[in-house]
Amino acid sequence: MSFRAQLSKAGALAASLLLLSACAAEPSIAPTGAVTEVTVTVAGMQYVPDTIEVPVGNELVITFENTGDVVHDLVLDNGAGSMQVFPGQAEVIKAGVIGAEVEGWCTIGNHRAMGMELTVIAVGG
Ligand SMILES: [Cu+2]
Repeated sequence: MSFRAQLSKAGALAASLLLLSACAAEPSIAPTGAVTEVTVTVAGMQYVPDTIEVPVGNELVITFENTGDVVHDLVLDNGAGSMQVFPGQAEVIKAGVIGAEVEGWCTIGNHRAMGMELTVIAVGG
């Protein structure tokens, strides 16, 4: 193999490696850098609001205020969530960059079955 052929082979390998790493590093959603802040409260066995609209790529920060009269939490299926929040207490949940629909619910007792569910809708996806 000539030096030139070896050089071009190495170049092709480097190019394909670059391509691979570029693909791996590219996030599935482009973060907008903007933050959507929402306060969620509790009424009976419901989150208020129980639907949150977030522009695709925005970071979502939820202030979860337990305005109910028993302990609740709010966990999301993207891995974010609060600890147990007592009545009159609040916790800020950093829910990350939203790229698709996310479901949320209360893990205490049978609260989810009683209606403590919430949906984060990614708008413009
Ligand atoms: Cu609850």
